[in-house]
This record gives sequence, C-alpha cells and structure tokens, in this order.
Amino acid sequence: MTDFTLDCFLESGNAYKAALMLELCGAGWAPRRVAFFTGQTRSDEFRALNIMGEVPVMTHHKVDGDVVLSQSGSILDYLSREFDRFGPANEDERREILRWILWDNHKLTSYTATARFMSHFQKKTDDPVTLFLAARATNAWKVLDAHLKSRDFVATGHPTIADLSLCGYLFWPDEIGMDMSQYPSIAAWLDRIAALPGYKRPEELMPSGMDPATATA
Ligand SMILES: N[C@@H](CCC(=O)N[C@@H](CS)C(=O)NCC(=O)O)C(=O)O
Repeated sequence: MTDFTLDCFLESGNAYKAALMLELCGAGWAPRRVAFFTGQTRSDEFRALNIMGEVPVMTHHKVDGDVVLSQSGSILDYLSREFDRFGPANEDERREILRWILWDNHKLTSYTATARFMSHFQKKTDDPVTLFLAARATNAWKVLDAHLKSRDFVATGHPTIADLSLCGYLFWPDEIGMDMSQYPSIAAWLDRIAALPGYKRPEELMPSGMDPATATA
C-alpha cells in the first residue's frame, strides 16, 4: 500500500532529502516523476499542487483526506513526528535541529544546488554568477566540516533530520565540484549516513527529471 507519494526527480537533492527520509523510516511510498528539465514545475498544473513551483511535494494519503506538503524541511519535520524517527528528544534538540535546517536552506543547499545547476547542467563553468555561487557554497562546506570535526552528527549525538537535510547534495561531489579530500569530517559523516540501515543513493530512489531529448549530463 502506498501511503505517501513524492513528486520528485532524481537530480534534485532537495527531493532526495524527503525520499531518503521516507526510505529510512520504512514508509510505503512511491515517487511521481516531475519533468523538471522541460519545465513541468512552471506549469499551471504543477503550481496548483505547489504555488512555489518546486519539488519535493509530498502527499500523505490518509483515510480522512490527503495532507500535501512542500519544502523539504517541513516534510522532514512532519515525517519525523509521523514515524518518531530522526527527531528531537527535547526542546534544546528541537531548536538545534531547526537551526541547522534553516542554515542548510539558506547557506549550504541553496548555493550548492544553484552552482551545480549552472556548472554541471548548464555548463556555464566560467560565468561570474557560477563562480560567486560556488564560492558561497565552498564557505558553507568549510563551516560544516569545522562543525563536524568534534561530533558524529550535526545537531545531536544521533542522526536527525538536520543530517538528512544537509547531506542532500553532498553525495554528488563531482557534480557539485567538491574535492572531498579537503573536507575529511564531511566525508566521515557521509559514510556514517550511508551506513544507516536502509540507506539508498538518489539513483536508487527516484526517476530522472530529464527527457531523453534534453538530457545533457
Ligand atoms: N527550499 C526548498 C527548495 C526546493 C527547490 O529548490 N526545488 C527545485 C529542485 S531542487 C525546484 O523544484 N525548482 C523548480 C524551478 O526552479 O522551477 C526545499 O527545501 O524544498
């Protein structure tokens, strides 16, 4: 039985955050492919589902009606409560998890994802905008690496939704232009996440958002 539908596509690290959480929680879920590279997120039909025009969108099919959510941070929070997994144990942990998810959405994922889009998918490697975004992403990677030097997981002593949010794009070091040898604490932390029972890579969880005619990578 499919309890959850995730509108997503493989190339989206933001969608991966939700897909990985669903998988690690053992949820009954199915991906619904979004043809991002041919503009589906900008269609009226998609915007009727999510006015923000973004994936991931998660639908929880409940007997009393569907719950539809967007924003990976909000989806992760919802699922952590539904499954009682990867959430906070107390108020201090709740604030710390929120702090890192907000920082991820502003500083780490947003710059990493947009720099990757311009360099890896649009091949605008030398564009000043790409270089600006890549420099901002690099700053965020340095912050995360320094933070992880003295701890196993980002927000608490155990893995939480903050880890699942921050790792969204980092399993693609080549595509985001990250020399992992420069970030040994991030590398060790990613290994710890990949060792969680039920872990799967994005390629194992979601269909590509590229149509064959537009595929360039
Ligand atoms: N803060 C959002 C970011 C979502 C986001 O940027 N999604 C991208 C794909 S990774 C998207 O759907 N963009 C559609 C567009 O720009 O048209 C989240 O965490 O869910």
